Amino acid sequence: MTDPVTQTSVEAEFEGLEVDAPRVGIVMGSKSDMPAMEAAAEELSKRGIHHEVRVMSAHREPDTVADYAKNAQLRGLRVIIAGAGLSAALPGVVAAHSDLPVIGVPLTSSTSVAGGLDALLSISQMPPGVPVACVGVDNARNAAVLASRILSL
Ligand code: RP5
Repeated sequence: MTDPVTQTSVEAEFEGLEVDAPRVGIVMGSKSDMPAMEAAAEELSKRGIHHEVRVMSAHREPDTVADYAKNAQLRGLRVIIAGAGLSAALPGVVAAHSDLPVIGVPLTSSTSVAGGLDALLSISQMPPGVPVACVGVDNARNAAVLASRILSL
């Protein structure tokens, strides 16, 4: 027998969600990150996973990032892939405002230190209790593969 309370909450969760609503959000700190991050979108497309792509900087547009992360789950997103270079705060800030799994992609940029080590450490060295999964430098494709595996759990 269906529990009326549970049934109601499930219906409420999906009410208004389109069937083809994006399940993965791909965000990045700058338009200059797009060439590297396109690999994630391509991999998700190949796998038939609906996704959306947004550019928003944790440092330059902090309110936009906070709003996006806070509303992501309600909008139907299940995983967020966040790519950034330099002092790469974006994945961590998204994880601070959302309980969704966040996969960070450390990126190289024209002024990277040590080939992207700056972004790699910024993304992987999150404080206890606020996890961000971290793929290799410029390896956005792996972030999409991991997102796909998370969605299939
Ligand atoms: C980071 O700074 C971005 O993610 C990008 O990788 C890097 C450089 O940004 P732009 O100066 O190209 O906008 O926040």
